[in-house]
Amino acid sequence: MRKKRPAPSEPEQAAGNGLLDRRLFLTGGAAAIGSAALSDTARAAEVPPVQLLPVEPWMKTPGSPFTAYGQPSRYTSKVARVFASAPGTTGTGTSRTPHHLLDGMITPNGLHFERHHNGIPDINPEAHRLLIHGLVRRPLIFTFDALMRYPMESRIAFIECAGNSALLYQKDPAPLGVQPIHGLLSCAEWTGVRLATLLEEAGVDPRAQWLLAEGADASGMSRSIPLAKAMDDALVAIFQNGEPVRPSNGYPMRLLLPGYEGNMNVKWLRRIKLTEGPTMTKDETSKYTMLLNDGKSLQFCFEQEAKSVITRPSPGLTMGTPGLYEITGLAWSGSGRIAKVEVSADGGASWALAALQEPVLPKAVTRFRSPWRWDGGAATLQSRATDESGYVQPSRSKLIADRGARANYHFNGIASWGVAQGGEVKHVYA
Ligand SMILES: Nc1nc2c(c(=O)[nH]1)N[C@H]1C(S)=C(S)[C@@H](COP(=O)(O)O)O[C@H]1N2
Ligand SMILES: [Mo]
Repeated sequence: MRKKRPAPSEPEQAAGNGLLDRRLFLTGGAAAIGSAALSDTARAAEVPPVQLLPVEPWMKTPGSPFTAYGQPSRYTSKVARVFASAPGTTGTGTSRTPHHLLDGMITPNGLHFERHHNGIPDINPEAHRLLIHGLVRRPLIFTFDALMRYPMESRIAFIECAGNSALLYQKDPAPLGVQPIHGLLSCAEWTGVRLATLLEEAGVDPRAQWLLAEGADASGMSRSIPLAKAMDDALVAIFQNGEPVRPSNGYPMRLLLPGYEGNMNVKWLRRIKLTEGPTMTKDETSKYTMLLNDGKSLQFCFEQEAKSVITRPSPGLTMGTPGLYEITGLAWSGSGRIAKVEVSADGGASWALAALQEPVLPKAVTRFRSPWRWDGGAATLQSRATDESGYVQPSRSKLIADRGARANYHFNGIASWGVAQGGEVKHVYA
């Protein structure tokens, strides 16, 4: 029998079932315990003398020429959105971001989730106008070129559909993964003109407390927004991750209301009307209200509350050999910065602090990471976010006990991934 190498000093356990101290990856200890985690059979593969790498075919001929707009590698064709349209329509529905195949905090434009209530309009920016009227001193109409001359600002912000993760209201866990369950969330750098700048130019009548925002698509989608939000951090966004906003995300301009439910971020923005009270549009009466247990409905639930989800490991990705893994995921809060994320490998019996990757920005997603030594056995992985207001992401059972299971929107309870003996990962309720 071969003699075992002396084990490198064992990293600090941070919680049950193999969760290790979050500083492990910073101290370089991961390399040591990573190789220690390999089995003896795997180590035997190290024995042959080092060979030179073969010269591959792509090293023997010149590469392909330039293209005007870059595309991803053809080997990454699975890194794609999944989508579904309502019966009888082609463009009414959602497409979802493949967070299990992405990393970092920015969602590439081609993978930003989409939610359209009646397809994507083909808007000629030269014909597009933005009207500001209602309770203002002088109504204004902006052309696209006029808007481009205003000072701009950038904000890295998430947009999350209020219906994201709604499947977790169901009695039984949907046999699905991160993308179909939690994929109505994306995060981008949005650049544009502060709405406050435009409103100040129009001159807000002191009676105005709300505004109506309307899109130029065929859905008649419009929402009422408190004036205070408009004057705070609202943006008329013209650029998305540095390039013009994509048609699917609101070209030539969209409203960005950082932290507010996706629906209020009106795309293809064409009209803002200042009003004394909310307009009570169909999208804030028949929809986007939360039906509670007592039969009453909550209306105007603007902020997306703190939430997190583990993106890897997650269903659809199978574990390899037992050993060291990184648990990673996203955390976000509509009311500010993420203060901490805790990770559990034993269904919430014990929790370890995850490392938060910089930058940690308000109303943007934060990437978290936690080292985990998987022993090959069963585990239930969970993450729990706390934001800077002190709000803690609730367990699924607490959320449903407080709110009921018919609310449909704003599900932000803790999600669980069950790892079975052998490594299959499934959506479970813990
Ligand atoms: N004009 C208009 N704005 C809209 C919508 C729409 O259908 N029409 N969908 C809303 C919904 S429900 C969401 S969740 C977000 C989605 O933004 P995205 O498609 O850029 O991800 O846009 C909102 N703005
Ligand atoms: Mo939405």
